[in-house]
Amino acid sequence: MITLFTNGFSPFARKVAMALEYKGLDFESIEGLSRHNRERLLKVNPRAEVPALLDDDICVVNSSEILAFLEHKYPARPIYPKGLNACVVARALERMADTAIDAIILNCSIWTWAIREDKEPPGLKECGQRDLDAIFARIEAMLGDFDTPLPFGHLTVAEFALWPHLTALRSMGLTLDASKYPRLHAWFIAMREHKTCLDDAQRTTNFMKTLKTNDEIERTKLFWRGDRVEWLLARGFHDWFYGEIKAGRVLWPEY
Ligand SMILES: N[C@@H](CCC(=O)N[C@@H](CS)C(=O)NCC(=O)O)C(=O)O
Repeated sequence: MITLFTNGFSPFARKVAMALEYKGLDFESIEGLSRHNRERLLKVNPRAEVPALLDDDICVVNSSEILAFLEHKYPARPIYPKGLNACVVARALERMADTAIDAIILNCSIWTWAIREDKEPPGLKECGQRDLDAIFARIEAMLGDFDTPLPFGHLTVAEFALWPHLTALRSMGLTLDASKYPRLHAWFIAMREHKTCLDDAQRTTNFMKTLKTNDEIERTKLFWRGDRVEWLLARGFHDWFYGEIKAGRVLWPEY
């Protein structure tokens, strides 16, 4: 029996749900960021983060480790490319999505879903777009070694990690410019042909429709961890962040 502590908005939880579905594995979903499920989540992940996965008596946390676990235990429909070089590239893309891209998009998204009275700090979005463009250019170069729009021939950890972020761009006023990054754009279009991706998009749309009336999910205090704080500080938004800490609007991971 597989149980996933998930959240309809978390790119990391969505990544794991997509991998489970792609592999055709049945699982039970628990909304891990609901207030009434917090104690249950803490029992499986002391950091109080989703995703966390229970497979009978095995507990795995952290999305990339969960995907690696799933591949070991359920190898039938692979989510890593076959060749060693391709596998290294797919893991690197997964890491880029999980660290830098997630940090930029989360920071630029806050004013679209959180309960806020302020406006986003001046220059935040421009800075986010500039850094995303630099990352997209690196991905574009990496894709030059592959000759199909879906570089590894099937969905992999790279797609599961990137898809939630690429689908979020437009609603945040950010762009993936097809004329500058044609291979990355073609890859995104190719992802859209897969049921696993489309089902994820539909679930997320449904979740977002109910978010503003869902008191179970915290939207006033924001959860902060390493990569997301790093990007803010590295890009000079420390005064805004310090204001958040002083105003008591910050939640940290548990230890
Ligand atoms: N490195 C972790 C990151 C997980 C993470 O950041 N989860 C966020 C949601 S996107 C979370 O659970 N935050 C707790 C909260 O919002 O209370 C992974 O890859 O699974």
